[in-house]
Amino acid sequence: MIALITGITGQDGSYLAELLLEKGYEVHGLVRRSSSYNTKRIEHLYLDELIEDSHKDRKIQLHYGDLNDSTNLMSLVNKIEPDEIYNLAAQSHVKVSFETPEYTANSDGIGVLRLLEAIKLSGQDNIKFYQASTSELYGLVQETPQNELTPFYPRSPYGVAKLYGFWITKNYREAYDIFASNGILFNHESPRRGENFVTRKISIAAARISLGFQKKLYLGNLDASRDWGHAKDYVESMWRILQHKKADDFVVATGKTHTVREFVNLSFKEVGIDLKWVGEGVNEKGIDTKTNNVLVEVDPAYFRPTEVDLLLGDPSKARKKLGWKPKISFNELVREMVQSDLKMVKNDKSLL
Ligand code: NDP
Ligand code: GDR
Repeated sequence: MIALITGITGQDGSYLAELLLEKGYEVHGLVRRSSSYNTKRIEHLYLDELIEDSHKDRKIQLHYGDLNDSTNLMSLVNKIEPDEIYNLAAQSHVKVSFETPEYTANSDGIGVLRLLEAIKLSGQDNIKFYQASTSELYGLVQETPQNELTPFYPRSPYGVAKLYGFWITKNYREAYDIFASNGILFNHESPRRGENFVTRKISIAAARISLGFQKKLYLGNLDASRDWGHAKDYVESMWRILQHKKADDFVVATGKTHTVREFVNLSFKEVGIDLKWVGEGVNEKGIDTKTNNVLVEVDPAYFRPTEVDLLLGDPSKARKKLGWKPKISFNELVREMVQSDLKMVKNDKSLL
C-alpha cells in the first residue's frame, strides 16, 4: 500500500507516518520548503530499522510541495500513484487565522479543492482521500455532545476555511464518486504538540517554572472547555476511516470535556505545585499555595475576537462503525506531556 501524507512534519503527520510504516505502507510525505529544517518530528524515521538504506527503496520518501501549488500537487499524485491520501496540511492555529485570514482560507479551504482536483484529473479512481476536518466547525454551541448531525457555526477564519474543506470533500464524494471522507476530530495533543497551542504551552511552562527557568505563565481564556484526546489514538481513527467499506464522515472524540484551568491545575500538580486561583476574568491569578507566588496570570492579548466556549464530542458512530475508541485518558495525556517537557528542559543546555 502506498500513502501520501500532506502535513507529515506536523504533530499528526509524524504519528500517522509511524503507524502506516508499522503496517507496512510505503509512505510519501509533502514537505514545505523552509529556511531551516522543519522535519524534526519525523527525523527518527530515517534511522528506524524499517527504512532501507538505499534512497530508492526507502519506505518513507519526502517531496517538496505546498497546498497552495496545484501543479505541484497534480504532478505528485501522478508520480506517486497513492492508494490513500491523508490531507493533514493546514495553517492550524485558530488565533493566527485571525491575523492571516486570506492565507488560511487559501491553504485550509482551497488547498483541499486543489488536492481533490489533482485526484480527479489523475484518473486514478481507486485513491481514497482523508480530510482533516475539525470540531472547530461546531464553533458557537448549538448542542452538546456534538455529533455528525449537529449544525456547524464556525467562529474563526480557520473554522470557516475548514468548513469549505469539509463540504468540498463531501461534494467530490457525491459528484465524482471519489472515496473521500472527513474525520471531524476534536482536540488532540501529545508531547509533539506545537508549542503555541495551549496544552503544550502549559506543559512546557510547568516544567520550566518547577525547574526555575521561568517565572510566570501568561494565558488567555481559562474557562474554555475542550474534549482533549491523545494524537496517537486519533491517527488510528484516520486510518480506520479509510478502511471503512464506504466513504463517510465521523466524529472522533473522547466524550469528556475539561477547562483550560483544569489542564493548568493538573500540569502544575504533576511537578509538585499546588495552585489556588484568585480574582475574576482578566485579573485571574494562579498562586502557588506554598510560596504565595503568582505563577499564572491572564493576559487579554491571548483572547480571540470570537471564541469557541465548549467542545464535547459524541464518538458513538466511530465506535460502532469503525471499532475505534481512545485508549489514553486525559490524566495520562497531561502526565506524559509534562514528564516529556521536564526531560526536554533538563536536557536544554542553553537554559543553564
Ligand atoms: P500541525 O500544525 O502540527 O501541522 C500542520 C502541518 O501542515 C505541518 O506539517 C505544516 O508544515 C503543514 N502545512 C501548513 N501549511 C501548509 C501548506 N500551505 N502546504 C503544505 N503543508 C502545510 O497540525 P496538527 O498535526 O495538529 O493537525 C493536523 C491537521 O488536523 C491540520 O489540518 C489541523 O487543522 C487538523 N486538526 C487538528 C486537530 C488537533 O487537535 N491537533 C483537531 C482537528 C483537526 P510545517 O511543518 O512546514 O509548518
Ligand atoms: P484550539 O486550540 O483553538 O482549540 O484549536 P488551542 O490550544 O490554541 O486553544 C484551546 C483553547 O485554549 C484557550 N487559550 C489559549 N490558547 C492558546 N493557543 N494560547 C493561550 O495562551 C491560551 N489561553 C487560553 C483558547 O482561547 C482556546 O479556547 C486546536 C487546533 O489544533 C486546531 O487546528 C484544531 O482544529 C482544533 O484544536 C480542534
